[in-house]
Amino acid sequence: MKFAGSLPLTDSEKAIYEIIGVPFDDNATIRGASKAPEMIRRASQRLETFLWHNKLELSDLLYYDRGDLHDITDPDLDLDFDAGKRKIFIGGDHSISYPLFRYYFERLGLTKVVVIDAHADFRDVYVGNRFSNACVMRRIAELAGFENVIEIGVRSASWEEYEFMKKRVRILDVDDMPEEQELEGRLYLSIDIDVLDPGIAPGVEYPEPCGISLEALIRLVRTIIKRGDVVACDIVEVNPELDIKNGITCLNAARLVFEVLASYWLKDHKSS
Ligand SMILES: [Mn+2]
Repeated sequence: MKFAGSLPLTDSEKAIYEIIGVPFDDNATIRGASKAPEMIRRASQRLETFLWHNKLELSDLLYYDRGDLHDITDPDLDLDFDAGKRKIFIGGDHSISYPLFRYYFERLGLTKVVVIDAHADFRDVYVGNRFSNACVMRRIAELAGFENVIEIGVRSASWEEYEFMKKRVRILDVDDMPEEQELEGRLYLSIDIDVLDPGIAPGVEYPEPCGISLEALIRLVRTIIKRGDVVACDIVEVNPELDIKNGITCLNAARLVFEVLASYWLKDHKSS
């Protein structure tokens, strides 16, 4: 099944944006996020592809769902894609951001990362695993340089994580929209769904109380894409096995994919 509104294979050359699933959860302590790409695609079928508030029909935006990527931990990962087409990767646990960012960093010269997450993910090692989803931003910062990381929406970290990161990386509240000069250059945007309040996104490995609304997250994502040049974005940590029966976490993630597509399109097509 393709994501709702995707071009069919026969028209895939026309796509200006691409969606890629990454069904990987080996670095999570509670498995299940590997089911997210399929379940978010299914949830997308339950939403109208007409975005009412933007008056945009998504199927007019020309995007193609390329299916799933299975060799994410391969050190010689070759994504074999047109880097000029903005991407949305659907995880997977948060650890997928590291090999994806590394690919963009090493092959395409991308240096800056913006992460929206309830957690700092700045541990050096977690349960004996340096590539755990709880260490992902630390690994990315070590690669890209700490000054190239902006963390937004964090509300949970250990004291040690906070002490380590507070003078090294830029930490913003969800209400502090990053300015254009902070977003200079091409960006990788990583969105951990657990930044949302667990009341509206219960299907996550580490739910954290006092989260934000989907509307606030959409506003933030829209602003970042408008002010910066986001060439790739991931949406991670949806765990369908921990979701409630009506699949609200998957549904909200599908809606977020719609909003990223719409934001890409408005950025590329609206005269400023
Ligand atoms: Mn998180």
